[in-house]
Amino acid sequence: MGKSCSSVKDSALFGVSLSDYLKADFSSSALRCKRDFKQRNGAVRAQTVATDAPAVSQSPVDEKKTLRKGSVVITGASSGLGLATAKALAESEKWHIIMACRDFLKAERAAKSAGISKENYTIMHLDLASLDSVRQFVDNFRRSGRPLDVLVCNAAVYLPTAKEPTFTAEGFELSTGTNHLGHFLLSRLLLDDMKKSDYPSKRLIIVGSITGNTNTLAGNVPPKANLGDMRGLAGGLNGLNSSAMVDGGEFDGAKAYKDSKVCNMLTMQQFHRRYHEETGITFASLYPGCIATTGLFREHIPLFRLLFPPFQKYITKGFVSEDEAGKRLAQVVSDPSLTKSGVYWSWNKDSASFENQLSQEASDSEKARKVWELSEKLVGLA
Ligand code: LMG
Ligand code: NDP
Ligand code: PMR
Repeated sequence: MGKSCSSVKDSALFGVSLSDYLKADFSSSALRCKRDFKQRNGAVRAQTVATDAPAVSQSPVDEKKTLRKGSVVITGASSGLGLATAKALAESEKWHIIMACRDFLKAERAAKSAGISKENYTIMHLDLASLDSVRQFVDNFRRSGRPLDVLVCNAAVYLPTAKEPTFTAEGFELSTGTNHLGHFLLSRLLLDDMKKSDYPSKRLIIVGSITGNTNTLAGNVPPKANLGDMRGLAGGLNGLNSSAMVDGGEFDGAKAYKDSKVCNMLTMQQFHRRYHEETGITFASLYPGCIATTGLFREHIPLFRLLFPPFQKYITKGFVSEDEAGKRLAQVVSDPSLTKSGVYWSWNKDSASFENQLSQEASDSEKARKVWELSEKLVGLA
């Protein structure tokens, strides 16, 4: 229970937990965070050897001074949150970023225009809508000889205006196939690589969202996330002999996205339960704030794209800039104080991080187990 009872006990607006909503005033006045981040980065710069060379074990003596650069894979680093996170981490001079992207040229241009210097990043091809591509990426990554210290599952697609489902190479509905199943296979395979890393704080981060959490106002805007009994997932989301939707219902692109985010948040917790003690890896998810200007809304109607940013800025006050959101995710990657595992991070109005509560469904351990088991069958791991 514990985690999941807030939507029941609080007085509610549209069935929404007001206390959760008020506690998490997601405004963009981010002064404290910015200051902290700068100070930390300043300190870090002085401690870091400026090299992107692969792992060398460090003697424990004077570890701070000689700590090698961390090696972080970020999926979907060619725009939005992923790019802003890559930029924030590169600026710290503490990380080498492997930008795992489906469009090499776009990623190269993005890295350049964000001012990320060459020695701080490598682009590697990854199309999450193809499991072959995921496996190929893992092979290529291993061949590169780099260690894997942190993996950030960030890429996503959102298809709110689609009338009919579209599909991944293996025939899974595209949003759940990309956002959840592609990342599921990627993170399962790369777990072994993370286990081998000698980095002091290894982390696997899966980006979640408020809109998948029905214990919030935003999560109650229809269509709401709901995995149901997962009969569609069990059937392979192929839209032929099974529904394209996890719950087995009619296709709805906005719901498919929100469901995929619930799968992301459940997967993070299942990783935590299965592997945290054994591996010491920190598993985490987060809601970075409403980054209303990113490419995520590229498929939405132009009027929405025009009105959504001011709506979030002035009415909900949930808006955050890409830069600010990137700093938040960079904290989850790198901040020494955010090592707790199994946590869904959010930020309050001063941009200080706090452990947020997931909705009942997004913290249901039975559902997490079921998502895990059905997903491993679909991606060929079981
Ligand atoms: C679906 O629509 C789409 O069909 C689907 O494609 C996908 O996008 C999906 O969740 C994503 O949404 C949901 C639809 C139904 O909601 C709307 O489309 C609502 C209207 C559009 C608003 C979108 C925001 C974009 C910017 C508009 C801003 C304009 C300015 C606002 C007013 C300005 C005034 C100065 O949703 C509903 O049925 C709505 C019911 C939602 C229930 C829960 C929330 C209720 C909130 C009530 C009040 C909150 C205060 C906010 C407004 C204050 C205004 C003063
Ligand atoms: P963007 O569209 O800007 O970024 C998404 C990234 O995912 C892009 O780099 C895109 O690549 C990549 N991508 C999409 N499909 C694939 C694929 N098949 N293979 C590899 N990469 C792919 O959106 P955001 O930055 O907003 O989204 C980033 C994350 O943040 C998502 O997980 C989203 O759910 C989450 N989020 C976003 C919020 C927001 O308000 N924007 C709020 C809460 C969470 P390409 O550049 O080639 O298109
Ligand atoms: Mg939402 C009250 C706060 C709040 C927050 C933080 C968000 C975030 N939204 C809020 C409220 C509302 N939204 C309200 C009251 C409405 C009805 C007017 C509303 C509508 C709305 C739409 C139509 N909102 C949306 C959409 C989208 O298409 C976006 C979406 O659902 O993408 C899946 C979206 C979002 N609102 C958010 C956030 C973070 C999103 C998009 C990104 C995401 O969850 O990943």
